[in-house]
Amino acid sequence: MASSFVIAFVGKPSAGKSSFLNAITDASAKVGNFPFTTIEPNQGIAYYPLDCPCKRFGLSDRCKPRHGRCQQGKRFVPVRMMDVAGLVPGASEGRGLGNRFLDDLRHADVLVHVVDASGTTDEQGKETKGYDPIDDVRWLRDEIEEWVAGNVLAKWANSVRRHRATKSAAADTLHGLVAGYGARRELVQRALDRLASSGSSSVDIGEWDEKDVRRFVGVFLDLRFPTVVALNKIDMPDADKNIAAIMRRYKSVPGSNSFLVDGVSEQNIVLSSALAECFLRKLAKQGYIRYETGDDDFVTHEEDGSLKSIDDKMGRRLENIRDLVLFRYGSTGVQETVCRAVDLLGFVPVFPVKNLANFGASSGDASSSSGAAFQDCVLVRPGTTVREFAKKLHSVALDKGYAGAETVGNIQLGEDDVIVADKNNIIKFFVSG
Ligand SMILES: Nc1nc2c(ncn2[C@@H]2O[C@H](COP(=O)(O)OP(=O)(O)OP(=O)(O)O)[C@@H](O)[C@H]2O)c(=O)[nH]1
Ligand SMILES: [Mg+2]
Repeated sequence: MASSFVIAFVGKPSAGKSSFLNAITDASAKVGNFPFTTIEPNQGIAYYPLDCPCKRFGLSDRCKPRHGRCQQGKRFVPVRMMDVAGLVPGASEGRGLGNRFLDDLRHADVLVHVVDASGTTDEQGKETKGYDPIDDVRWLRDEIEEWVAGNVLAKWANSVRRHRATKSAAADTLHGLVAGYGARRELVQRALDRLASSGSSSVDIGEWDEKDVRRFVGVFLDLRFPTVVALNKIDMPDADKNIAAIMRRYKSVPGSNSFLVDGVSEQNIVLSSALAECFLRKLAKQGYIRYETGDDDFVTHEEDGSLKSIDDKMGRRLENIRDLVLFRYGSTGVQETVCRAVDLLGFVPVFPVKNLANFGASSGDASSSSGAAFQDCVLVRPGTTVREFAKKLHSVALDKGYAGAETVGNIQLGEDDVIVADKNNIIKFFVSG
């Protein structure tokens, strides 16, 4: 089973969203230094590294993932990436490719906002010099907020009337209004709890005015679309000073509450150069350098004679990347961006097996020590129960025949047990009928 959740790249035109997708997946999305190069969303698969249980059980030589790969106990789990059309100020009112872009977002579980930190493109994505990107994080968030708030407010009066008449729970009424954004009721309840704890809005939604609705939408978005900000184009001359200014704005104040500013916190900002990563990957593929995504340096033929020799021009470009990106920031930042995005959701890796003696995918001879182990790994949301996972894995039909589950040591699992990493996340299901 491939990953079922989606990381979406958002940002103004020419920020580098498609370059990012190309840098971390095998996609070949069109890249161009003019706005709206992308119209239809591009998709690709990136890999999230985690510790594979094959290492703990001494089975690394038999670990054969069906999707992704495993290298000496480091498992690379596939994650879906989507790159959508650029967003410009006024998009929520239909400017640019506005609403179409926003609709694509409904499928995303987490957002990576790619910001052009170099100051060489204005807010429309057009080439310029000395543009200050300090407000880019804010206006993009405002557009998304405006889009959702506009839709919710349009239905508000009717919903509140029905809410009063039926005496429904506040979470049910609000869920009805935001379910279209792929939100579960539980998430709406959490948003309400957060609002209540801040004491800024009445607990009776029948009393809410437009300001309260907007406040709710803000908290809802923080929960529904956790966001990593990638300050991109760090290889460019002005990036440094722009990055420093943006970091200052989002610096957490010690002792303050945990509410986000513009949907962002300092911990979720990553520095990146999608272009450097694309270039390094290309040269590694062609045999000029040895380099793996996430590395802090590369190897050339000078250190390893088996690599192809490079010409002066390529050499200069590589030296530039080494000086401006790798030495200065420790990596190109693209792998780190994927990791931060997945970590934001707190996903739990689950390894479904048919056989708890050899961790194989077939229920045959339990004592067999041959064949592949830990073939499947699925990332699930925190709080997922054993039964919910069974349903996700085997479709509803099998869910009816659910007859229990066990983990390592043949320990029985309850249907409502929450799956936790390194505790009960290697699971064998029993099916009746
Ligand atoms: N210097 C530098 N240029 C970059 C980087 N990432 C992207 N670019 C350049 O920025 C331009 C726009 O890149 P795209 O990836 O097409 O941008 P996009 O955000 O997908 O743009 P739209 O599809 O128009 O919304 C291209 O010329 C890229 O080569 C980077 O890290 N550094
Ligand atoms: Mg694009």
